[in-house]
Amino acid sequence: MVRILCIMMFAASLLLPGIAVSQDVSFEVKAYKDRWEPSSITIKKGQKVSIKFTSLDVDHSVELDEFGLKEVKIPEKDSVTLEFTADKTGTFSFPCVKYCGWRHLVGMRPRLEIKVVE
Ligand SMILES: [Cu+2]
Repeated sequence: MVRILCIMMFAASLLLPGIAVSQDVSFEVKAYKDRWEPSSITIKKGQKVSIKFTSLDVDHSVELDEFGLKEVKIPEKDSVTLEFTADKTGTFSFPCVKYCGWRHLVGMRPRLEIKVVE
């Protein structure tokens, strides 16, 4: 049944190219003291986005202020999932906002870049 619905939606998107079928997308980002993996994701404007951050070492924290999400802690060796709708295009860079190591002191904080395209 789900497969039939998907095929119908796909067919509708071909017949009605002006109507975009917005799909939800989800990502998993692993947070380490020296990097976040992946460090860059690309999404389409209008998509509902879910990002599961998992810390593999110490506490981290992320703030997606461009998308209305204030500081959210990523607890040590635990996960947190953030959800938002990509309502604007552009390239946004979100560094770790909780001190997690010396890289904070020298402008090399781990970060996630989010590219939102049309
Ligand atoms: Cu940090």
